[in-house]
Amino acid sequence: MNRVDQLKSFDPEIFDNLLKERDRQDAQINLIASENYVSPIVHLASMNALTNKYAEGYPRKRYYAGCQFADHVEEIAIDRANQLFSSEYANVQPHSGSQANHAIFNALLQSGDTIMGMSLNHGGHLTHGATVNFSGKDYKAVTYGVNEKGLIDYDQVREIAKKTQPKLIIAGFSAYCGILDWKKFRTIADEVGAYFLADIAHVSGLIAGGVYPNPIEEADILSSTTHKSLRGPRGGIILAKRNPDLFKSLNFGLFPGVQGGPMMHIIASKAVAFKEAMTEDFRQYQQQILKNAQAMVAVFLERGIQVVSGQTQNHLVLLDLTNTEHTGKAMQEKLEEVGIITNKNTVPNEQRSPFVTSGIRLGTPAITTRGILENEAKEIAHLISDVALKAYDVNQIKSKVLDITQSHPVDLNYLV
Ligand code: DSN
Repeated sequence: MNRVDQLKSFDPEIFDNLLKERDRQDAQINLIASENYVSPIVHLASMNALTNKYAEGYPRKRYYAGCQFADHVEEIAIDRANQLFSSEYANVQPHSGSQANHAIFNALLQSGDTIMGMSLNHGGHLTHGATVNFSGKDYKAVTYGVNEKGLIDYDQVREIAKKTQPKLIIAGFSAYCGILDWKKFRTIADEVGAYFLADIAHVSGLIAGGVYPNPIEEADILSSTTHKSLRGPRGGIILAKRNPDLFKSLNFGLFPGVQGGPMMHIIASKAVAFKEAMTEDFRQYQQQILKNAQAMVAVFLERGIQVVSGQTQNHLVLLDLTNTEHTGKAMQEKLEEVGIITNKNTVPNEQRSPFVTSGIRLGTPAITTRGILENEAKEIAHLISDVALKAYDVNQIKSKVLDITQSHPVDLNYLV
């Protein structure tokens, strides 16, 4: 019996759900801005013998014997991350972006210190000071937001920073369609004597592909996930260059501060993903992500659907449904019914709860991986507009979704 059959016969319940999930991913249009499909080789590289290895510590300074190959793998991953982002320090061990941020807080701050990040409601991340997260519980969090145009008002950021004197300023987002002005954040951080953390989780692929500015010269530290636009396995990284005095404490902040043993098998897969991200194909992929997002925005504007900030300069599009008959939650559900996967999202000056919201967040990394170009991106935007404007037949849209997905299958045959 081969291994797939062994798994199927030993654990049919799990096997069945895995197959169904694979088929769901193939059959639906995935517009979750933070998701992607890893390549088969990145996936393959995550399934290896290093899953059995404890390697607490860092290369050549481990707490276990037998780490020779784990060391090589981690050193290769570090070198590639540094090459990709022009950094001089890389920690490839964080299990996630949140763990990376936790380690950075741990390295730079004392509990009770003031930190400043973008408000969750305005597009920031949980770990940028949300009251329900360690960042808002263990630290005194102050937030900045976006103006009525949906853009960051740097004068407001400066004003809040001067008033509250944060020790750490965070720039980065989960839902923002613009280009962040890293230099302005640097200047403000200098004016108040704060560290500057650029959380590039959403745009790290775009940065690696050269279509979004790299903050490595401006920020003291960068954090990222590896699985969003960067298209690697799930995980996080910490990068730095500007401030070598921090390198040691960043390492210590993660291990032993926040994590124990690194997931060495995933670090191998991260290394392969970083190598992919250095290719010309990857650069073109990132350019296409941007073109697809902008093509979708053009359709929404033409159809009278409100787009937060009226444009996008990255992979994200935020629809404001306030003027439609849908809440974000209802729209997410209607779209799921026809096979288009999105997530409800708060919009600037949101009046509804985070469980209901007035917006929908869309992103193009996953559809672009499956080979969708502008014309089909526009077709998808028309389908979404039809749903938003209640001008549609469910079965008709479902069949158009299937036409699109069937002409762009994703290579997900890991299990068969
Ligand atoms: N949950 C991620 C997102 O969807 O943007 C951020 O960590």
